[in-house]
Amino acid sequence: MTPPILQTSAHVKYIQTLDTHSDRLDYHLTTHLRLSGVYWGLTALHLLRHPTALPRPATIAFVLSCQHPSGGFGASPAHDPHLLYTLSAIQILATVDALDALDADKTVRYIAARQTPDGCFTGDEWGEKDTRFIYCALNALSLLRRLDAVDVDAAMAYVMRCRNPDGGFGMAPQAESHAGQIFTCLGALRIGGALERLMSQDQINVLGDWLCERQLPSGGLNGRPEKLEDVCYSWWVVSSLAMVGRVGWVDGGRLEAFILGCQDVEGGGFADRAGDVADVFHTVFGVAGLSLLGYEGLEEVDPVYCMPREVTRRVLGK
Ligand code: GRG
Repeated sequence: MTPPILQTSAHVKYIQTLDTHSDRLDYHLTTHLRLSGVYWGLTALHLLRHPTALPRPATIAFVLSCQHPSGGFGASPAHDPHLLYTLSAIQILATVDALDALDADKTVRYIAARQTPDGCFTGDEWGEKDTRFIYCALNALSLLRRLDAVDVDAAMAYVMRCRNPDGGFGMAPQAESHAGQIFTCLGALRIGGALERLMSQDQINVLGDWLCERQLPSGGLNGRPEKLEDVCYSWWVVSSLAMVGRVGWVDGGRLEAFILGCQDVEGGGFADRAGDVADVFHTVFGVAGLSLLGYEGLEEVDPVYCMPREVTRRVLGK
């Protein structure tokens, strides 16, 4: 069967109307994720070449309303600050070219205060430590051009302690390899400018093998052995391969067909697997995965930042 083509207008409408469902329970049950939800929707819209589909002033005002006096951002106004939402806030402002609206010094102080003596970062003041938060901190600080505020070498050394003999990386030293954590570790190494210095070509090849073994007979990818395929791994796995120049190691045609099969062709959006209910998280990673595979008509995505390449070029100057 021929896979469906990308239903761009249905996806744009799906994302545009997400904020009009305040009469629904799921809208309120996702308040604790809202700022990342805006980042996922906005990024998908930019990659779909509809960059002005959300109102810019209201988007900026919402982001700023989520800032806590400490400088960090919560997922919604008056929520506790966390590095996950602080990164989303900065990514949104960078994407809509409004970083000048941010009190950057205060935000940088919040992020830098999360680094622990071993080089890792905690997500918030309560202390959960994970390689995700190293990535969040370095991504955010690099967009603000303030990497100097933290100990990047210590962060790089911590990331390398999370590398496993199977070639992958986990959330902490000795933790199981997982494609999502591999994305964060490679992204951190790339932002820190240390990937080639700290990983040999042999190590990169072993990692590349582990990543392309994630492809299942359906064409979709899982995040670790013996698990189900999920559209979001089209991002975590393929962006990781892209960061080490090995996208061609997966069968792009079969993956593309799998991703397109997970669209809701009428209502818009992508689900984790065909036939499941669409959501904005799987929508951005489905669209971004297609962009990495070179799907026609999409903007190029930056595999390190999960933002339009044109935005990271403007903000980072490279
Ligand atoms: C800017 C793109 C971007 C990310 C910010 C939060 C973060 C940094 C990265 C998250 C990386 C990660 C751990 C992704 C995996 C997410 C996921 C689908 C987890 C599911 O884990 P399980 O154990 O699923 O429920 P599996 O598929 O292993 O059964």
